[in-house]
Amino acid sequence: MTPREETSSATYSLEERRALLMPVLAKVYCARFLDDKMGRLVRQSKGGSFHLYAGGHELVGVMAAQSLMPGKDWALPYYRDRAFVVGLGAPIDELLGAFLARHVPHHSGGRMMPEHFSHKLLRIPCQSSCVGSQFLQAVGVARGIQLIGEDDVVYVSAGEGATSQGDFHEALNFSCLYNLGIIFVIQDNGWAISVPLEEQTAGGGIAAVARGYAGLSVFEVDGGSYDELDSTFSLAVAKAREGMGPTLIIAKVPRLGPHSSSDDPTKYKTPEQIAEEQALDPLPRLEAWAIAEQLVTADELAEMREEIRLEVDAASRRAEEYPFQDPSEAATKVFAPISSEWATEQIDTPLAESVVIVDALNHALREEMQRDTSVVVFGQDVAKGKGGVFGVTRGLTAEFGEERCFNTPLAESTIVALALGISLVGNLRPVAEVQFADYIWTGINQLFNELASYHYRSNGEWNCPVVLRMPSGGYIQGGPYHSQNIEAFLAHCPGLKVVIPSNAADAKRLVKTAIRDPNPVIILEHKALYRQRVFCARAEPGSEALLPFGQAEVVRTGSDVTLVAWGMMVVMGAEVADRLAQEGISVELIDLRTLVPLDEEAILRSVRKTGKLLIVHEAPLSGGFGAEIAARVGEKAFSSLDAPIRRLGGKECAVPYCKQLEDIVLPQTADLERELRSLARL
Ligand SMILES: Cc1ncc(C[n+]2csc(CCOP(=O)(O)OP(=O)(O)O)c2C)c(N)n1
Ligand SMILES: [Mg+2]
Repeated sequence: MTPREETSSATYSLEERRALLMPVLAKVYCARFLDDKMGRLVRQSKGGSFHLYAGGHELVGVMAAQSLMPGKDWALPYYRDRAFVVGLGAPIDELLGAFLARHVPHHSGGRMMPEHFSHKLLRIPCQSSCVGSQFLQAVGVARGIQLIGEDDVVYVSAGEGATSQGDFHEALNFSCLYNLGIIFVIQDNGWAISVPLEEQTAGGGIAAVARGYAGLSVFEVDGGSYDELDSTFSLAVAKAREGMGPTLIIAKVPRLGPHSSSDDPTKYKTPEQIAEEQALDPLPRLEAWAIAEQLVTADELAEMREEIRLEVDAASRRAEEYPFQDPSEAATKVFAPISSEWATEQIDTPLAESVVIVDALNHALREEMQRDTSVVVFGQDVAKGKGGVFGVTRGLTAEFGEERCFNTPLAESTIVALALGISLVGNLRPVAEVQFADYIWTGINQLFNELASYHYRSNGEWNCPVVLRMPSGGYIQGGPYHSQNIEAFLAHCPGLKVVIPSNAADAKRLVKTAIRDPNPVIILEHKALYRQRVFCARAEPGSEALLPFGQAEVVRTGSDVTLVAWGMMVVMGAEVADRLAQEGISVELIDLRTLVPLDEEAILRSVRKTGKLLIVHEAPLSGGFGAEIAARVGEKAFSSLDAPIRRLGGKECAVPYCKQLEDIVLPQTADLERELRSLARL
């Protein structure tokens, strides 16, 4: 179906209007009958047990889909937008198969609950269950499209309850700042499960607030009116396609059923309210209107209904033939495979100069941006003259322009979701800076619930080549909010790679590997090491040098005790190991370099040799990554141990500002020395 012209329906002949209407009617019927069918299937225990009713939302969804170019434009529809997905052309036997948790070609292969749409060919990125998280991802997609200079339109939908999420406002802000070609559609059914609009949104609606965002066109429409929807979507699509910026469409619709099969609306809606909503059903309204406009006869409608009901029945039978996903696949596709040329160590002659970590990082970014024009850098203060609060991105805007190194608003959820969305478009490789690891928490939903599991949730259909750089760590009198070490949280979240360089040569090579990795990679850069020379400055590796993940380094060989460390603790460990060597205590120091993937073999090999293990980290001991290592060594090398495994870590509190207090809370070289000495003597 070609996209609509920007002409109103009034300028079409009767025949042309009929030709436009018939597929809309067919899709609306199809969506309604799918609902009926799913309602019956859910009671038959054939795979799925959860049903989200879309009744009342059909016309707005179908009209939106009809206004787009399937396979060119992008769409992030929410769970109640089944009619949109049907309208766009998703095969209904796959939708029913996904409903029954079957292994269908798209949508997740049984990994997600129903109505979490994903279809790469239709450009529907993988949707999650987190209400409102799709807004900022859609903005990321739209920014990506803008960066590659295309005119694809982005559609994103949600209910009115979702507009209470901060992400909604961040999304409107960013899309207006960058004049993005995006259409936000709020399907306002007046209820978020049982909470009515008047308890949800100040002022009784989001339109007035949204009108404050400069550049945003805002429409409030009747989601049951064919003509209103037709003209509004035509305008919004034309505006987006021509690069004129974003539109918000708030479509009033009734929710005709319960929120889901687990909900009973009689507990919170009066019989009068239910009756009022039923009277707004868009389907009989559409039928009556079409007959009154002489676009179709009642007999034709009856025939169409019969035909589509049979189609849905047949699709349902086909859906039951889809197998369930093989249980042996349950924990696969967490990471996309990295290309073999970048999975092995690449050696390149080092340069004559030695560099500190901050410069090594800067050079890695520059070289990757020179090598690959798809690499884009963004974050707070990263662009123009500033180049990041630590100077890692200095000079990148001057060399590559404002499109390839740009500032974002002060909003971490925006930064993470932007990276996610951009990574889905073309071959773009976003490298985002989170100014301090301590501030990732306002973006953690986008990181943990969204980005990390994207590949898994889509059954391998989508992957997100995202690099997130985060300055982290203490010893700089940064206080509780500029000293955090968050590696254990990150390593606990499947789907993220976690990289922690301790010297300039590793930093450069690991960042270059990260940019070529098809998965989300977090680089934790220690602030206290950015300019440290004694241990961290190294001869700068050449531009072709790469260091694969999961390869620990034995920094000092030894025979008495194994010390496992990362980041700042490697630097302290090296100093202490040198000192203890003079006393005749031989420490083998292992720098893990990456926690995910973990070089478990390197640890076990060393422990089998020394028989003793100390793990040290800055983060508080409880629940720290040291516990993970201790458990693995206990399981796999217990018989090699000559003493209990020891851990040294930060105290169980935030990192205080005052130097005298900070020194107590964070591990010091004296603590390390004491622990190693006593362990060696056991
Ligand atoms: C972040 C988040 N909080 C809570 C939920 C649970 N939940 C799922 S749907 C929903 C109501 C959403 O209402 P609305 O956005 O108006 O959409 P509607 O269901 O009415 O179409 C809630 C609270 C969730 N999935 N995600
Ligand atoms: Mg709602």
